[in-house]
Amino acid sequence: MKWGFRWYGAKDTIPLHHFRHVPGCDGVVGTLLGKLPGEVWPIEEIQAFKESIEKERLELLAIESVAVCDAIKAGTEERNHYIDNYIQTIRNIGACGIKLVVYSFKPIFGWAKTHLKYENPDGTYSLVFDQSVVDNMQASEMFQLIKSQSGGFNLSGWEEERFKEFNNLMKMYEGMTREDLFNNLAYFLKRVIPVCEEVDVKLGIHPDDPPWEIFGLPRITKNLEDYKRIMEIVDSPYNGITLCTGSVGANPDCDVAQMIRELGDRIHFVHLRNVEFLGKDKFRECAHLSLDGSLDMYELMKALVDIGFDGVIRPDHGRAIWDEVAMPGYGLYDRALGFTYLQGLHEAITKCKKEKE
Ligand SMILES: [Mn+2]
Repeated sequence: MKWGFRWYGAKDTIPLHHFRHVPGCDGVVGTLLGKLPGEVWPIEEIQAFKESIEKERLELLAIESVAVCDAIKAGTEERNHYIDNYIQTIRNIGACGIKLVVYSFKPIFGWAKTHLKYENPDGTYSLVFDQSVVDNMQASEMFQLIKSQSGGFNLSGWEEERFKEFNNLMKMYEGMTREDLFNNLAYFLKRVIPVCEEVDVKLGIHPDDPPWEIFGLPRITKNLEDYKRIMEIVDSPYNGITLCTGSVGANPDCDVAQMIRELGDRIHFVHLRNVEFLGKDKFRECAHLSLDGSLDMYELMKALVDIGFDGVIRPDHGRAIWDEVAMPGYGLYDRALGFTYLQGLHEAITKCKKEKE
């Protein structure tokens, strides 16, 4: 198992060596910033990115993410051209010795929250999603809402260029059903996975956040049932999963530990995040500890140990604490607290299991 953090590249407020100072940290996951979905990533740029991390005595544990462009997700006539580009990017990533790529297959809204700086009773700040806010606005207003709370940071998936294209994007997905979207994912995977097998790069699809449909757009990575179906499209270990506990776990009906046990070795990457249910379709991203939220993090870690999870693992979003100025969800302080807590759980569970054997 490799432990790391998400890092937003040279523009991140957190210098790489700060991650190295966290005990047990093997490396970071990151992406080439500024690449538009659909572009081919040149080998030299991937290699330079990797070396910039290795120079700081850390590993590049995965590419999170290579975005899938809308032509592929919407299944337009140009999709073959863009799938060819995606395949070339996978080949180039493989040529640099990187073994894991995260992607998602969500129309327009990769992730959505309604509050990026929700004040908790203890004076810390969290990200919150409240469906009742979304129900009272237009999809196009989401960009302004996110931008107004972003603290001046450019948030991935909420780029200005995408906002300008918003009406065209909505048109692209007009009338699209869940089944249409699933078929477009199947078309994509059937072409890409054989290449992943050839160059030894595993894919891990990230779930929907929140794990239900908003603004009438279809979603197909919400729960165990969805994931089982996706795994069957191409029955290969290279067609894998990024299990994000705070995404799927925001649905109180989702048994995340059970999901881990059933999906087993198809999980290549785990984002550990806790959420607190605040009411119907409303949740807060809390501290990682079980006592702060609704998920039992001990049970989740136990499930991971039981399946012999051997992929990449990282703490997910943290709260904003100690007056840290950082991208919403991606400050170092609370993520480092979470990292250390999760490592403690892992050590205790692993040793306990050995003693029993
Ligand atoms: Mn995640």
